[in-house]
Amino acid sequence: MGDVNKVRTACRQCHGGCGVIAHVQDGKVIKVEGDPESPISHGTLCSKGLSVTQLAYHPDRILHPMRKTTQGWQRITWDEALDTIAAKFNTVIEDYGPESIVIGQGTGRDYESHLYRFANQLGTPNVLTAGHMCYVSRVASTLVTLGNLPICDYAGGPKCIVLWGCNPQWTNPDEYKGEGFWRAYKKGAKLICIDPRKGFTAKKADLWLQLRPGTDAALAVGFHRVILEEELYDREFTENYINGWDAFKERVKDYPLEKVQEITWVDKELIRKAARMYAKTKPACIHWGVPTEQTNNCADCTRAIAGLMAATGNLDTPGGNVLYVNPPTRTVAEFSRHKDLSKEQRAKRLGGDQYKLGARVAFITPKVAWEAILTGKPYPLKAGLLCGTNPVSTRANAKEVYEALDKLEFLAVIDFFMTPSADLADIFLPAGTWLEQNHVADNWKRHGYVLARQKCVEIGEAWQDHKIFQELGKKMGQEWWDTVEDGLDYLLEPAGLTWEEFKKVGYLKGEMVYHKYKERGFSTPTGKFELYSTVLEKWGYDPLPKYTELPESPVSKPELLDHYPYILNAGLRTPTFFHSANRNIPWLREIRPDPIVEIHPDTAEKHGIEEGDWVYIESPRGGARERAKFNDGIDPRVIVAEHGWWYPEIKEHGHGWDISNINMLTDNSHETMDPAIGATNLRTCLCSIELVEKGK
Ligand SMILES: Nc1nc2c(c(=O)[nH]1)N[C@H]1C(S)=C(S)[C@@H](COP(=O)(O)OP(=O)(O)OC[C@H]3O[C@@H](n4cnc5c(=O)[nH]c(N)nc54)[C@H](O)[C@@H]3O)O[C@H]1N2
Ligand SMILES: Nc1nc2c(c(=O)[nH]1)N[C@H]1C(S)=C(S)[C@@H](COP(=O)(O)OP(=O)(O)OC[C@H]3O[C@@H](n4cnc5c(=O)[nH]c(N)nc54)[C@H](O)[C@@H]3O)O[C@H]1N2
Ligand code: SF4
Ligand SMILES: [Mo]
Repeated sequence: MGDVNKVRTACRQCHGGCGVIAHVQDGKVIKVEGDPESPISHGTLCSKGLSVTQLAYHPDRILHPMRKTTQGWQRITWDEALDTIAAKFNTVIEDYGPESIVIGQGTGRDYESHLYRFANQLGTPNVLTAGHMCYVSRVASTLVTLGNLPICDYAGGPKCIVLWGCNPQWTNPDEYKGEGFWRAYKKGAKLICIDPRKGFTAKKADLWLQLRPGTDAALAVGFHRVILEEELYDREFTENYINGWDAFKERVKDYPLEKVQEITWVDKELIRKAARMYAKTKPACIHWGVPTEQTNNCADCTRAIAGLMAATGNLDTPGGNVLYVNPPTRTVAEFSRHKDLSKEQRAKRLGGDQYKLGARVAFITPKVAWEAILTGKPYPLKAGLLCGTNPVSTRANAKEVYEALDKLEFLAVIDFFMTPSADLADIFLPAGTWLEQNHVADNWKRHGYVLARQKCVEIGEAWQDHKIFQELGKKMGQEWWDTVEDGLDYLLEPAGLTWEEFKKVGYLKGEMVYHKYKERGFSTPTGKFELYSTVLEKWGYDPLPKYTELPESPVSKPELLDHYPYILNAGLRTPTFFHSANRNIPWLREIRPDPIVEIHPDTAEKHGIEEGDWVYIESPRGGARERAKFNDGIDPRVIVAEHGWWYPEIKEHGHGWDISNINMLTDNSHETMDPAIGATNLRTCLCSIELVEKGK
């Protein structure tokens, strides 16, 4: 046995960022441990990061490119795989135009720079991501409101923290780790938790607001109502830096607290107390999570919550919500060469005329892709390349997703494993895990850091995603570099470092400056924080935030209540899984062997359901089977279910994609989506439950 070589790198098993020391022996990673010197994670790692060796060396992992034939999957070389994709794409471009190729990814995984660079040079505006309902929708809505995404300044010492639909201890989302929240909380910050479910943080909170799922926009406007009535706003900020303060005050008059209580189910005195606590305890920050976006109120909710940060003077101030300064590296946007996409091609973006805020940040909502495939309208999509996404399990209306991907003439998928979506591909390309990558990591985030993710090993013939886009791009005559590392030198150039030098440094941090708006205003058309959005107004949307009733709720669809009496809150994350991933990782599956649906014990009793029983959950669109767990910390009218389930142990085609897939129930019709960005209601619809099998 050779010596153990310790390589310092950065995890990316979720949105990533934790510092890792990988122990490499004889060309194999034998274990990983937390890096105590990491400025992000200070030596901590979660169960997912710690189990990377079970991911990287998994017996089912596919370690060479493959082609689907009539006899099944067949091993091919990288050259054959890339030539096949390039030839197909070229034919589509000749016959239909580059817009008939869709390029897709899932959640943020540090390769959007390369994916977009490929798509832009290809000439297709049709990039399909999770951004319509996750994170990028917050980025887009804050972009038009104040020019950037405000982040909790945990290191700056907030005295009050609002966890607004966010569960950082389990999810470590986007630029945050639960650890940063926890340090600030332990210093004695007050905690307000806005969550339909009484989880770990709700139990710790000074105030817990158990709202009706999906009604956050109304609650945010309710907070404003209190702040206005009691004159708790920051006069200096509202007078000098907000566009449309008076018009907004008028809008808030439409929301007396009685009405907000009726919409949200939160007692009006509790709303008052919480709004007071937030507005009066300085500095205060709001940590908002993805459920605030996964409704038809997506953009309005973000704008109303950002408005709270502004109105209370908690914006870009130490311990508040701040606009971090990134280190001087090239941005994802610069690397992506968005300017290469001609105006003419941009105008062809599917749904671009309808979802203008989504088009502004260069993505499409999935629905328009499925429609173009299934109906050929407004023009057909003929070929696709999906990287690191399993839409059959993770996008709304799974049945339609499955049909569309099945019908697509040509599909290439980049993943580690066969998944329900990869099953539908013609070509499979094997991706390298984060242990097999060199990258300037975290450069898409807004926390002010970039990190060196260093390659520890090579496994089989897998390539890191960045290399796949680069080599396919070169086959199609695009401008790239000889090696991935040359591209990293380009990213790092403004910082005066090469990749080799950056590896030794480990990370870069931007020099933080607070209150930047005092010098240069906000990066919006009026130079102010646009609570009244001139951009949305120009595009024909309501310039002021408001609450629109959910498309399928006891209020909007009372006629459905006979059959579907409960509100489904779909998408409970667990610490061990990441969406549809990790069901095949032994250490992680052992902790959560089955899909869980949480039911209030009173509700369960009504249906003769006992803990551990298998339950069928159904909506007007379809159903899924999950296992009952009692939780008296949810409202008896609400059912909370996990998403992302499929069964890697079912080896046949499809891997049981429709058995426990909660997205069989969710809707994606146009009339139910956010009108500006195309967000789908992944978190709420109406459902029924019934016992299907006694638990064993
Ligand atoms: N009902 C409901 N649905 C939801 C949600 C919800 O709350 N409720 N949440 C939604 C949200 S917020 C999001 S972001 C989406 C996520 O949607 P997706 O991103 O599509 O979901 P994942 O299951 O994380 O990713 C799919 C695949 O990526 C592969 N993968 C992981 N890392 C890499 C890598 O480095 N390279 C490559 N090439 N492949 C990799 C995994 O093996 C996995 O098969 O799901 C959404 N779906
Ligand atoms: N372990 C693990 N980590 C993950 C993921 C994963 O699948 N597994 N997914 C990653 C991705 S892509 C994302 S976007 C992030 C998301 O991470 P977060 O932003 O933390 O979001 P969630 O965990 O989906 O929900 C946060 C909290 O909101 C509550 N909630 C549910 N519905 C509502 C609602 O309508 N309103 C309010 N106010 N609260 C609600 C939930 O009960 C939960 O406690 O997590 C990332 N990290
Ligand atoms: S929180 Fe994310 S980055 Fe950190 S160890 Fe877990 S999976 Fe890795
Ligand atoms: Mo997400």
